[in-house]
Amino acid sequence: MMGLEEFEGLSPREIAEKIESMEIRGAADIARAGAYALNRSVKEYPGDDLEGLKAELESCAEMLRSTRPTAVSLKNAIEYVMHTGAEDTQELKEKIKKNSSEFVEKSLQAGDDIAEYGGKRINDGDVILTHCNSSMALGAIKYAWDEGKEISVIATESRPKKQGYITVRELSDHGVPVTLIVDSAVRYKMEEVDKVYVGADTIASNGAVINKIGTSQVALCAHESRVPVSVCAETYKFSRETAFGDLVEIEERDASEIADPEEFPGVQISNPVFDATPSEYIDSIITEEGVISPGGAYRIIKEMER
Ligand code: RI2
Repeated sequence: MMGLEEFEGLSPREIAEKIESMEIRGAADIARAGAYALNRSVKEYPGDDLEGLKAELESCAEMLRSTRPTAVSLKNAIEYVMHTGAEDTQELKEKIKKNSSEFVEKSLQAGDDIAEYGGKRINDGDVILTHCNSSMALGAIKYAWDEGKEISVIATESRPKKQGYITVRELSDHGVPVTLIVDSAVRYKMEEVDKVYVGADTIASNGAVINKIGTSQVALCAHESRVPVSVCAETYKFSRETAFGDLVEIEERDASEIADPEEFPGVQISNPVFDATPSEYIDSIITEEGVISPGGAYRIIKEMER
């Protein structure tokens, strides 16, 4: 997980560019970076024109929202920070500052709680399979390891950006025995696996989990082998809009992340980077509010209103 010090000194535009290029990535990190960027955008606003400041804030929010369309964590962070009712510029600046640091604190605390709840559900001797690089899923795995459980991890490479490399380095640095596999080895390796732990970018009101492309295949293989799938996700990754019929946009990134298009003239290259895992393939969602079944997603969404 990135701390705020890593965004220190970056302008809102630089943060947006880093989110878009995935230098800042992971649904939790981009949410905290977004909260930081909004505070930065109002902090240095000169003068006391309230409407001008509001316009500045809205254009910063729009720039951030347009970077990565799938992770609702970023949109929810923006909404949390911008939930103000200020009468003058000073008050607006103070409220944005307060909301921004409150969001970051809550997000970090949620990470700690999820690590504990998720870690407690891992047994001594478990082999855990994880996909991509989720700070929430890895938090739970590290918690179990720190509790003295002799566990090991199988981590997918996670094409095309290979965030699995970050996962294996992170776990190995923590002392956790870890094996790297290509994404297509998941079904073959599933017979060795006791539990699947993954993160989420967005959770829909029907309990479907939108996470890195390939997660639904991992979950399908786990389901076939009766291996339970746990999703580690903070409540700000639940999408209120999906309760009112909105569909989650799946980000399509540049073809060059997969292959050089010039080497394949006449060939279309498609690079969707997320997919939706239906709720029937998910056993539990581990949130900071507690462990729920996917069927509890709607209740979490209703409780998000403030
Ligand atoms: P945490 C990532 O998205 C992965 O899909 C990962 O599973 C998810 O965010 C959640 O990560 P990307 O930014 O919030 O790599 O648990 O596309 O760290």
